Amino acid sequence: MAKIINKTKKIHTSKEKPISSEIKITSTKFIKGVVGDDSILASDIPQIAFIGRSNVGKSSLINALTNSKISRTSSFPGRTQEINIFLINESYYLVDLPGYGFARASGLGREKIGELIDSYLFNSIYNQKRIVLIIDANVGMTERDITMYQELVHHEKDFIIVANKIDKMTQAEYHKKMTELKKLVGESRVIPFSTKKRKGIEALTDEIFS
Ligand SMILES: Nc1nc2c(ncn2[C@@H]2O[C@H](COP(=O)(O)OP(=O)(O)OP(=O)(O)O)[C@@H](O)[C@H]2O)c(=O)[nH]1
Ligand SMILES: [Mg+2]
Repeated sequence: MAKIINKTKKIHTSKEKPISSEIKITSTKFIKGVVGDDSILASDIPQIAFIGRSNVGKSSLINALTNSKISRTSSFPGRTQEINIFLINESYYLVDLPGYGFARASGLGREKIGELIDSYLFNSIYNQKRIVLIIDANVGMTERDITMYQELVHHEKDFIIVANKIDKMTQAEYHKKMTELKKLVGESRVIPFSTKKRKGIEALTDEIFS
């Protein structure tokens, strides 16, 4: 696959980039779950959206960032079926999206979920301040992840990649997988992460609020 450079990546000088997180999340509120268009998505409050394969840990990551249990998680894929919106510090929306790529017998089917995600991210007037594309560090980029990555680049979205579940790997596997990942995503920023071991939280917090 051809290497794609994320042109929207921001370059920070050491002066601009805080060494440690200056933002602390002090309040988190669930606002609502929406399926499709909703005026809340057009509000002026900046949105940070979390996207990735079903079961990759999007909801867990929102809980880790906010140090809460506000977003429902599950060991079964397909838990999140709506676009769930959380207000943090009374000033940002964290947007927890359903996962892509999982065929489920009940609830919204895979196609409908795909349409819901695409219409929010790409076919609407809605604008995200930042998108966090979460992949499973152990599995690497699946075809669906690569398609999503290419769409984000194509639509010139401001995004970063989080490689979650690094706690499940040995050091050797970690280095191998991270090298493979960097080859695929060029200069896009990748943050190694574990919601379980609470690794990468500060780096991600700095990145999404910068
Ligand atoms: N080992 C490990 N497990 C994790 C990590 N993050 C999440 N998980 C587990 O992965 C499973 C799925 O987590 P969720 O946060 O519900 O995943 P999701 O991406 O929101 O899934 P959907 O809502 O179905 O799209 C749960 O069993 C979590 O405990 C991690 O960093 N390490
Ligand atoms: Mg979820």
